[in-house]
Amino acid sequence: MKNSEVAKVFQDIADLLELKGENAFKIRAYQKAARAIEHYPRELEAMINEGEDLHSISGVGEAIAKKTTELMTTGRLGYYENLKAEFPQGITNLLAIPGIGPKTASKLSNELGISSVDELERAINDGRVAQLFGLGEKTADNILHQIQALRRKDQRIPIGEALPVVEEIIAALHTIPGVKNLTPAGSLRRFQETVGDIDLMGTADAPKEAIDAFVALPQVRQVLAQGSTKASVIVSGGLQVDLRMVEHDSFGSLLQYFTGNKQHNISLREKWRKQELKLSEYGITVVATGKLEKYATEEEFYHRLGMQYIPPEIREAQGEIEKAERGAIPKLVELSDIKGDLHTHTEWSDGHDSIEELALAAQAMGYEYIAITEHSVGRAIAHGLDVDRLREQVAETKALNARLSGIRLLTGIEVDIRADGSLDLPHEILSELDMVTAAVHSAMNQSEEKMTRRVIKALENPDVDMIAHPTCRLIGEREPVSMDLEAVFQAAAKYNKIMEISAMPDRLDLKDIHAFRARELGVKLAIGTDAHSIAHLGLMRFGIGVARRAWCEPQHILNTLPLAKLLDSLNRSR
Ligand code: DGT
Ligand code: CA
Ligand code: CA
Repeated sequence: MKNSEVAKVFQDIADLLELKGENAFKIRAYQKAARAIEHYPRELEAMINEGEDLHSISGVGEAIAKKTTELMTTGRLGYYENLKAEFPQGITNLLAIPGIGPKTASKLSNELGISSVDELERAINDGRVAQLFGLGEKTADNILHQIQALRRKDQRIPIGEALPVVEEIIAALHTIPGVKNLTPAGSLRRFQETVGDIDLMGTADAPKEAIDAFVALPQVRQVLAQGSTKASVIVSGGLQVDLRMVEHDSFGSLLQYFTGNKQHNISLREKWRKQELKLSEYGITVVATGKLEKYATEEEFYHRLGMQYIPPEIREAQGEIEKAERGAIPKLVELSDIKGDLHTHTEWSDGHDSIEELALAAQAMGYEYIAITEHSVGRAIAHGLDVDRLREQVAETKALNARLSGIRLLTGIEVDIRADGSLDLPHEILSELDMVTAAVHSAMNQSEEKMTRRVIKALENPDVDMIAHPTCRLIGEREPVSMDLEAVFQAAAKYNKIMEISAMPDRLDLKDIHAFRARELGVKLAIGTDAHSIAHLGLMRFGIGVARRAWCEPQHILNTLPLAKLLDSLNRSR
């Protein structure tokens, strides 16, 4: 059973306990456990199999650990089954709709026998919900809107698609006089790998004019709501964009409020309510005097609370608030720390541009180096290089190094890891290269045991420096391979090998929580774009987002090193 499935059971339990009117403390414990388990970087199932203690996980107490073990080992949880039996079937489906509380859910279930969102939608459409005692047209309509919004949210959009859309909108709105500070908030600003919708914040001398211009943009397909300071629209591609404009001096509090995540905000608010401060999107209200303090920047907002500024990517209610109070938030890696790209392809294999074009583009970006890592011969479909072609290519690369100044090309390869863990090219040629990256591209359906052994065998190979896109997932398209990542990370740490964070937005592999765990285990990480053209070099920022979500500092990311230190670290005979 996957962590996400266990988390869902505990979330359901929390909902049912709320319905039952149980005490808030108990409900909170289940909600907290659900979140902790969902975000935990290791599969609990593996931990149980290895006899490890689950309540070492923060947020998981003894009782929850016991329930998790029961669920994992028997496939069901007696407590949950009994609790569900007390309520009409499917009531948790209804509670998941925003705006439907316990009372309405019970009513819909008891009086109309509704147990799913689809049934509810039908009942609204044929007027049965509006006729229910105490509900009426307006509420029914509202629920329908919430259902539609929920459905849209279910189709989460990869960040690689969403960010360019919002940047186009920002560029268009910035042409309006008096408009400033346009910044995406929400999951996009936190660099989550997919987003439900886009929350865009900004300030204006005249907010209403900016809103009018926004809904009139050519990208807008449908206007869902429009007011004097905010509007919600659907843009081409089906993405929902919510824009909020305030006056310049309130921007910090607004941005903080709508960046979330929701739990980070709730934790922050709860904490300060006890100190008689009320936090809102308008600012901080001192309860005793009723005075509202506005904040133009988020830094000032957090400082007012005696905290360090918390970067958006780690506002996930995973301990960052306590750390910020102790001044213990590290300086996370930034795009400007990156000194080069360690994963690129040229027209020698399946890339579009020449080595020289790539080198000049990298130089223009201010990089010190770039590794050219073509596919190897086994990848016929990608024109992978055999020994002879690789020798030719290395000769060309070296000639370019002699001619170009200010950028160093590293000779390299992205060599296939064959099904048995051996490499697709011999030691003789691999040992001549500056850098060898190995990757799985075939036989992806191997059992977890085989795949784990296969990748560890590659890590044990002295010719290998790095494993590229370790889990091989394609977001929304291909599941990650089955592999014991914990064992792989331990091998990487032992042999001092690098694990890649692929910045390619449909990969983002390692993903945030796995990169987090690798870093904890002391594994070296590097961010590579897997560029197949010059334009792809610009994807580095997506990898930076993942690294920041993994709490990585520059020292954790190998390609923040200047050239000489990088070569030292690769430590190969050249
Ligand atoms: P998404 O859109 O599903 O990818 O995720 P978010 O995090 O962008 O969530 P969204 O769009 O519903 O709301 C944006 C942010 O606004 C969210 O991260 C935190 C804040 N927010 C939304 N609803 C609430 C709420 O009920 N209470 C608090 N404190 N903050 C909220
Ligand atoms: Ca959002
Ligand atoms: Ca939103």
